[in-house]
Amino acid sequence: MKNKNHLILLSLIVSLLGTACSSKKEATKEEDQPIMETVNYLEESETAKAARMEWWKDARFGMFIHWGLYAIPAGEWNGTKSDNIGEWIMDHLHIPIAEYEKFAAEFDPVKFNAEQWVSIAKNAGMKYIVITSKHHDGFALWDSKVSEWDVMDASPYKKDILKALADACEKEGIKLCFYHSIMDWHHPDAQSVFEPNYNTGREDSVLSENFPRYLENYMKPQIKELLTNYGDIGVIWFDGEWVPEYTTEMGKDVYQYIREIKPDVIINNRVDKGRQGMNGMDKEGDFAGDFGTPEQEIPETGMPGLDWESCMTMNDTWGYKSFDNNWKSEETLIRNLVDIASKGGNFLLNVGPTAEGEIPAPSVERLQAMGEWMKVNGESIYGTTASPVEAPDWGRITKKGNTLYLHIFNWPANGKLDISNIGGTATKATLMADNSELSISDTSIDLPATAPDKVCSVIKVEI
Ligand code: JFZ
Repeated sequence: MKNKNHLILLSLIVSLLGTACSSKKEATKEEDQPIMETVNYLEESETAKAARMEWWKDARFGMFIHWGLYAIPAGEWNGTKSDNIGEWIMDHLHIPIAEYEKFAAEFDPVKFNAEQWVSIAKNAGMKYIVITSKHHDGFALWDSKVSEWDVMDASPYKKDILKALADACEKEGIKLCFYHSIMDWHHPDAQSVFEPNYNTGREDSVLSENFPRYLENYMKPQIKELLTNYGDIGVIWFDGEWVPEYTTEMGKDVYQYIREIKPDVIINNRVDKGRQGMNGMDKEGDFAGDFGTPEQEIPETGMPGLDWESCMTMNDTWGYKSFDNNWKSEETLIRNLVDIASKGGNFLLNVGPTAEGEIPAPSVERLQAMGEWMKVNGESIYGTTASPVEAPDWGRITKKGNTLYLHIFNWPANGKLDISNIGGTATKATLMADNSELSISDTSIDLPATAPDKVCSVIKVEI
């Protein structure tokens, strides 16, 4: 077995180095660029990793979908309303497993329409979808052969939700990705002391000794199902890695296992224990996973030198809660997207569909507004890199080669946009809203009296 693994790893390294070698040939052609340091313990070169990450970095904007049995209680159980995130209701309201399992018999999302969900994401300007294949409650939204705790066996719906989504994504050219929780509150071998420890009946200090068996005989086979039966999966987005039973070594084994199944798949930093500050560096400083995952926040200075994605809710919960109506405004959502892109990150914006299978109307409305803005200004987000300078008072800057995109939040009252510190000398300025050329003086651009977009108007500047 060990030799087999070495062979597989060797073949993986050869294939990765093959990429590096081909780029080495290119490098030789284009002058002798040094082959960069390897970026992970699979000896992947920086060039090979950059090629693997390219679609994801260009995409910049994705839809997060938190959907599962927790949408049935929708934040309330036994007359008690949870004041926490909806998908944690089993833990926060201490619902025993046997009680929680009853939700499965009620799960019949007759209004679920995968094509509709994918077109909502596509029309918003989103390029990828990350859906909870299995959240902490362990319930699988696909027809898993290693479990009866799934939509096919345990619910009256009996359709493979992830297959429907995979087909719709394939048809619309949207990359399908899977969130997958390492922590599992349902599988007997995975019961962690961390939570919901009221389910285990064990003393807090007693770790689940069968956790390795859960990992080998259940979690990894389920991951393999997801990677081999649902098309060209872009990302495995792990979570729940904080349980004490899960170790860095397990994380590195899972990362290697996945890359051997699908070498081009991208894996987030939560595959390992190492997300101090969500930045992905593990304790030994050996970066596990491919990108950092700041949650409900936008790092002040981004994460220089790292690929990263900020994930956020539109209200205050990931999983649907019937009484959470604290929706962020369209202005906040659009400016968050711009702010994140100006710092070199991706924006993964969440929707929490109802038990019937509908994305809540307030989410749809906000996504439509974001789509309208992206139709006019998407070029200033897709495929851009971080601003070369600190954010100006009037807004944010993104960059693409010799082009800067000036995102104006605060339209100058004097009609002159200060460009004295934008990271280059402007030779041409175009207002993206109507493609009109604007006149440039040495340190400013003359603006029309009113902003074409009160949330964020964009000027394309050649430098
Ligand atoms: C995790 C999940 O628990 C949550 O339900 C949701 O899926 C989110 C995207 O990811 O949320 C966490 C997990 C751990 C911490 C914070 C949020 N933490 O350790 O601070």
